[in-house]
Amino acid sequence: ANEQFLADYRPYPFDLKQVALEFDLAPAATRVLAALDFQPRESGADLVLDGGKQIKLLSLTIDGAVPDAAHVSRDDETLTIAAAALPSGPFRLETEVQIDPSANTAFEGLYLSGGMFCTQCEAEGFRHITFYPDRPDVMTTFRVLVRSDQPVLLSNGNPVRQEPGLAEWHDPWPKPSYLFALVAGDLVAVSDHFTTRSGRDVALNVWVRPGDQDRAGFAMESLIKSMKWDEDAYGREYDLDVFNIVAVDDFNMGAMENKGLNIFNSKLVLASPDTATDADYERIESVIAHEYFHNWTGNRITCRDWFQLCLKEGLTVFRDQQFTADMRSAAVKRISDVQSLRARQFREDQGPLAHPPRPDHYEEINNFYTATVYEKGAEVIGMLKRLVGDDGYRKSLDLYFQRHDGDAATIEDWLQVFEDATGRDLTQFKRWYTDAGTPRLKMAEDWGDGRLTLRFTQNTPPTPGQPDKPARVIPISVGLIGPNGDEVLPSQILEMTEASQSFSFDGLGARPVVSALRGFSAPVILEREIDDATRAFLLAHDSDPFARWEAGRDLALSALLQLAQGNMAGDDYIAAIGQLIADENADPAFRALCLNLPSEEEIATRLSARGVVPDPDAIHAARTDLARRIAETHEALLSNLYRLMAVPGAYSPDADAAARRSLRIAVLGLLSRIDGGDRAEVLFGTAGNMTERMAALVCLIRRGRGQTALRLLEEEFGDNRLVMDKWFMIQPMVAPVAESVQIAQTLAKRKDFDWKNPNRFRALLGGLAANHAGFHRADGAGYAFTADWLMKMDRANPQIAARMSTAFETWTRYDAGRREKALAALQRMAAMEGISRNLREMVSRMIA
Ligand code: BAL
Ligand code: ZN
Repeated sequence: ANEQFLADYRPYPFDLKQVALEFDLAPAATRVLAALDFQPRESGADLVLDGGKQIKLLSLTIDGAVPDAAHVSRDDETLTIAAAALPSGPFRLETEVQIDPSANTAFEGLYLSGGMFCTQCEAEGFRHITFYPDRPDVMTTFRVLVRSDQPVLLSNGNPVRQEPGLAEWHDPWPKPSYLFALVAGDLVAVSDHFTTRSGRDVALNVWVRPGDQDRAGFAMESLIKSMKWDEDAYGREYDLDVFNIVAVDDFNMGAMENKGLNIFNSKLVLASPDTATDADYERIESVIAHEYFHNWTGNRITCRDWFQLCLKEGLTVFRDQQFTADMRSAAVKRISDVQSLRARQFREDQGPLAHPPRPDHYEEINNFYTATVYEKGAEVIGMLKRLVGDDGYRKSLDLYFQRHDGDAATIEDWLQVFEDATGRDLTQFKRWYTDAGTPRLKMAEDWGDGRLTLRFTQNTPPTPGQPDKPARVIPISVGLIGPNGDEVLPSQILEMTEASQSFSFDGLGARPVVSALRGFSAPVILEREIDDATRAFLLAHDSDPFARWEAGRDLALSALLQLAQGNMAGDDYIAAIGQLIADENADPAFRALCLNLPSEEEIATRLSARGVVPDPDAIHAARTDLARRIAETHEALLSNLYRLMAVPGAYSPDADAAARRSLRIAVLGLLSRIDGGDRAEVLFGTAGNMTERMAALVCLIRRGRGQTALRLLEEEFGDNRLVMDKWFMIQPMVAPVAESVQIAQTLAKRKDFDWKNPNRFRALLGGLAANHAGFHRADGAGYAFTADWLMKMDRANPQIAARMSTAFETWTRYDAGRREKALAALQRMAAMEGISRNLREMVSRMIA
């Protein structure tokens, strides 16, 4: 094993003063000249550079002279020059190497996507380009010369020279190698500009393939909004003369924040009403913002080492969530974020892959770009902000930027800033960063003589390597509601610091209803004794939108959990939801969120948290049954709403129009359970936008009537990769349980199942994994199919194989028959000859 430990951190023994790179680009034989100016920080240290065995070393000199061969050694991952061959003062190391981008199917380092050269260097891709101290605490300025016959040649920073066949770039801001980027291709730009508040005029370009320009406008609008927002909300200005974004089709991640040259998965740039859904538009807006915000939180202040990944990712997610809340509906954004946190992070936290937001060891850092590091990392910052208040947060962030600009920082640095700016002791709070697992928070109530006492108990179940969990600081936002529905105590934060703790409220005339964990004030699982009538009361009266939604959610879950265990239930929920959908004062997007039933995965997670072994088939049946009964009971109301929520006129992705469509689609989903799919068929044929067409298609496939629509979509968009990704995903995802695996098998045989393309692979395998009962089929066919493809992918692209292996992360919660088959699939992967470090680490953690 190649385990790395946080405790082993040592500074690099050399300062790197500056770097000059020259690239002669050729698909199979690219030459890279690197001149690195080092200054030793201590005497007697060997110079150890990262660099894989696929790099061909052509020459190496120190201050122009070739060192004695006995002083230069290589292994699979490094090149070492012995201290004896190094001057005691500053020196220049020059290397010339040759690499083969055309053979790079792992899409790490320099590779080709559709004939265009591009790079991905986070976390450790630069070491596939040349020999280098490839670690985030080595920061320096880069000068880059690119020679190529490709028409557009881009790198980080500002342009110095542009001639046919040659371009030179200079980045004046010291940066680590993971933020290096280079692009060379046949590209066209959608251009605009932005004047920063201190008057710097910045040229903005979104680079796409010729023909895609008319789908890049929304990305540009989003960029301009982001630049303005970061000035207004955080006082952060952009710091170069140009900002380039490039869309590429083959990309392991969503996007990458390289300094001045963001590289994006094309699905997060390109959008038009006929090809992208409202959800795609919103995601594009938020990811453009996320990558832009990294310019300060990530680039100007980076991470000391990869254990600190959540320092930049948690904060940048938190910032992009704030941005979306400001651009759209804050309530809807909060609810959606909590839904996604529970679906991905709670799931991770409850299984064998649980880890803290700041892990203290890893084998392969790429396996830690997780919901815990990103989304829980953001939740932890939200809690910090709740505890220190808005002013305290602003002061702390100002101090963070002032104190650490240009640094490679740590979580300790981050917390110190909050302590210094606010005077608060964050020793106990730090456990949120170092401890894994989702705390269970029990709440009980005592009432008498006008006094209400809330008794809380916290407990975090063990996670791998962490059997005992001390108490954490939990900010619990609470409000009290009188029997008539009026608020008698507005939201306030109770700070829980002990394992058990009580809080009392005096002078109350009548027993109030408690609205607890408003706004989801901490990422915990709240367990309280509450009956369905009280839940319905909160759904009707709570002034906090999150708590109101949560009450409806709990009501639905309570019914579904009963139904999945063979009991009759659901009438209370069906009645309460009828009142909510009739409420014309409520935001349509909020009503849509309330109307969407919890997913089968969420039901399984809840059951398993209560110690019940989830039965995927029973869960599927329960959810189908409840949806049908809602539709039958409220048919007239829903039909009316379906007509009412039609959005007239040309499509616009704005929040209001998207909100109406989201409610209309939620209603369609219910009505199609009882109209045989007729409305969906009409909508598919008449809708002028992909949002409604996709929604209609889901309903049609579910009714077994999807064939015509699928064929039409293929005829219309067969050459549009992004639409065809949706087409590949939706079929195994929505297919009836008995057919899901077979559909995936059939699709995998198609010529256009270009499996080495990460988006296409994720579409098909991810689509199947999202079909809860289909993936967890009792005969193990879902597991076997997925394992086969993960092993095949692992040979080409280990990052993608490892990331998709999380489909198995919940395997231990199912029945013995399913567990046996899942374990067999995992063991088959573990035994694979030549398995990558990435997949091996994931599989062994899941088997452990
Ligand atoms: N840094 C990797 C991509 C992202 O989180 O923005
Ligand atoms: Zn990020």
